[in-house]
Amino acid sequence: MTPSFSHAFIFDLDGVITDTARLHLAAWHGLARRLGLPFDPAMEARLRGLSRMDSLDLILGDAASRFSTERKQALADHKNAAYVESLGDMSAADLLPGALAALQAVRDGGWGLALASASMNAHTVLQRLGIAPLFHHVVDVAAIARGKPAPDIFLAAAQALGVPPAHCVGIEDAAAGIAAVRSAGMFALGIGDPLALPEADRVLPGLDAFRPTDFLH
Ligand code: B16
Ligand code: MG
Repeated sequence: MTPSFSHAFIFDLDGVITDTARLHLAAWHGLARRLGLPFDPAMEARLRGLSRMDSLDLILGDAASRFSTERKQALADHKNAAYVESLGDMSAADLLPGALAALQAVRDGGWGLALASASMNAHTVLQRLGIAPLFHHVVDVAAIARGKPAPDIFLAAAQALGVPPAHCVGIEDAAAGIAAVRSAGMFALGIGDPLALPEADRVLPGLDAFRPTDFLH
């Protein structure tokens, strides 16, 4: 049976709950260096939230057509191996400030709680952080046709929770993620720098300032 809640909070993972965004960027930076491709600071903001293959295409840029599908897959696998290794001995100590309290407050309030991460490694990261049991639903990104900024992953979360998008809040650190939340018809709560997330309905510096009741509408 589809569970049903009056409202739902749908969280991104990397960059919102834990700082793995930094590790993804470091792994991509390493790959770009190895390929002799430029990697300017502006690239970092554009990469956030994109799927693995969309990220690779962005890094390869005009050179993308010179790489076969097999070679691109090998490069993506190489980046992923470096990323997974960098997770090291990740634990609950790697939760960002306020993250656990924010998730717990949503559960305690009786609202739906879902994860909408573009990462194929999301289950591993949730387990390591010790927060997997808190979520009513974790979207299986492998079953999602279009990555962020398409709304698909957020719409899948809302549907699984049985909550109309207009009663959902999507919480994201990336411009691509905020675009996905907005096009899903949800309230877009940005985490980070307001200048980097101009499309968000509201931006908080971190989850330590998050109170679910501020966003019920
Ligand atoms: P993987 P999120 C995203 O996670 C990351 O922000 C992005 O940098 C990464 O490329 C993407 O997941 C795919 O991750 O290579 O592990 O499948 O922010 O949507 O939680
Ligand atoms: Mg993110």
